[in-house]
Amino acid sequence: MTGKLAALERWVNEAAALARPARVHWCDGSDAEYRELVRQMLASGELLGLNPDTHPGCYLHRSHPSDVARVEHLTYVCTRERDDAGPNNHWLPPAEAHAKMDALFDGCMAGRTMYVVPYCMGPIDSPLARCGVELTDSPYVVANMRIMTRMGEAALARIGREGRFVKGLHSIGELDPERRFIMHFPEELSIKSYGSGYGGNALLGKKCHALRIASWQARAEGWLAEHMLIVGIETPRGDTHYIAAAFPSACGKTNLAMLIPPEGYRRDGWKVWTVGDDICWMRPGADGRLYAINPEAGFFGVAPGTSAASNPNALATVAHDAIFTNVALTADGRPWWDGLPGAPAFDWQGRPYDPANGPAAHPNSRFTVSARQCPTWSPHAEDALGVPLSAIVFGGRRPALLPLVMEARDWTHGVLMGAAMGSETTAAATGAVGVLRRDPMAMKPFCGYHYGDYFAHWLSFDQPGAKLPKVFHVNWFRKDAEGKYLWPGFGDNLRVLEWMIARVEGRLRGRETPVGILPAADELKLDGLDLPPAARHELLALDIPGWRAELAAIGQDLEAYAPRLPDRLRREQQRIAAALAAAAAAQAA
Ligand code: GTP
Ligand code: SPV
Ligand code: MN
Repeated sequence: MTGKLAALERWVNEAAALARPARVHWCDGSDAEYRELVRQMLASGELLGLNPDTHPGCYLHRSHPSDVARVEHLTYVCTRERDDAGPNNHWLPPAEAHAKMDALFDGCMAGRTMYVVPYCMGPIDSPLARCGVELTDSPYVVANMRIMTRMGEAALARIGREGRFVKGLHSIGELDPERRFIMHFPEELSIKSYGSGYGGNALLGKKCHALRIASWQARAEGWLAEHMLIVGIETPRGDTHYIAAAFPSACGKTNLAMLIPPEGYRRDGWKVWTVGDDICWMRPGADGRLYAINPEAGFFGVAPGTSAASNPNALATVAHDAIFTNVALTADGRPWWDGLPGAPAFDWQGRPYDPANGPAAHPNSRFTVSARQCPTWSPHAEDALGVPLSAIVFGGRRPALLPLVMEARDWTHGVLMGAAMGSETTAAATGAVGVLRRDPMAMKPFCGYHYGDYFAHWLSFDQPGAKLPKVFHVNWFRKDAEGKYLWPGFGDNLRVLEWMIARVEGRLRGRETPVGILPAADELKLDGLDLPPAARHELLALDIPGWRAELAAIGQDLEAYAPRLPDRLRREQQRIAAALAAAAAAQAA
């Protein structure tokens, strides 16, 4: 190899000299290569064939029982200066991190094949797309990367033209949780991941490259890499508004991206177009608007809860040619999880199903499937220049206080809304579930640099001539005193998006409050919904003492990022706290 690929070949040789695989295989991304990988994995037991009549081309992978989620406590950002990684990341000096990882990689691929996986994040012809190469000893990772990215020859050709790519070295190692680390070196555009085969730890194009490394590059180059879905909402008039929404892991991105409008909306002509379900790269276009691409080519979605009632689009998408990980199995070889008809015969570990062993499907069991199989895949999803955004939405699992929807009065307020996001933890990461934590912009596990610098970067898009999207905050997860959700969610979330679009188009006035603009009485269309009046009230009520406590907590939490916390954000927090104090005084008078 010559020219710009020489550097790639040198690095592959170095990695092979370290890990000492029996073979090196350069992936071309072809159908034949995929079929051969599947054949090998069926033979080794890494994949099980599913019922070919009901699920043609579908396979089940059961991971090591200790390896079922991202490991945030073992994930590091290794910058030369500790402060550049920020208090939001675990950190090691790069030399120490390399030494630690290289000791693990030493000889770790003995007897195995090292796959060279060239991939492109984003449409292959898009100026916003970026390439990488993952070296891995896991055929499961290769098969997933082929679905999730543009993998193979076209990506290699682009790397040959550009010369620049993100280097990712991965080994499943011994799958020992004590010998498991995910290390990022943003200054070197490189990643080293050892000891896990699970999605976000092992499919290096996804969270490691497209969020942690890309967020670092984006800051230097004037764009944003975010943990957001992208969805197009076509109104009965035929206009399509694109909306990007940041919800933490397992908080509803895939579901919102594939939303099916309620019956009456469908009749009226509303349509929903899926552009992306997890990651969004966006940058200002020549007209001042923000344009977004989905860097991924597939969905790595949460299986449990995906049902004919909640997300029929996702079910249709995974009906063929999908890989399922850690789901349960019916007696006739169909994948199973809560929400599907039938009953589990085997649990996610392959044991005969016994409720005493816990849920049949692992709570973080997933499907991997090509986005092109999605019935609502947008005809503009692969536009090289992306789609223009009308709105950015933040939201999380908040059982109390946060209303169903509110709008930021301007960009600065919107950035504060994102920075103040909180959510209950989920099974997508190892650790306790259901603990409320601050998760700014849903990027706590994924921001590749100091959150203070990140907030400043967000604020910097507010330039003369910029036509920025409106910013909203939503909460689908308010609960009543019995712990039941107050809002039906799923398809009915379109009612909230309709209000947002009316606000974007200047057709509704809203109701100004100290914390943002809420829907005025009757502005949200709730007809046809079986929603008790008390719930309607509760979902849009403003608890001033509760909000004053929340603002104080937000102020305190943001100070963790001092001295890099932008003063503009601090002043915005103070402005709202003061407005709430005034509202409390007025109420008391
Ligand atoms: P990651 O892939 O981990 O980033 O998750 P995600 O944000 O794409 O979450 P997803 O859409 O897969 O939803 C996760 C869980 O939340 C599923 O069990 C859904 O059924 C549930 N969920 C999604 N939307 C709603 C909603 O509007 N209301 C309620 N109550 N639950 C929802
Ligand atoms: C998430 O955890 O946010 C996911 C799944 O989307 S993973 O690929 O593991 O990051
Ligand atoms: Mn995610």
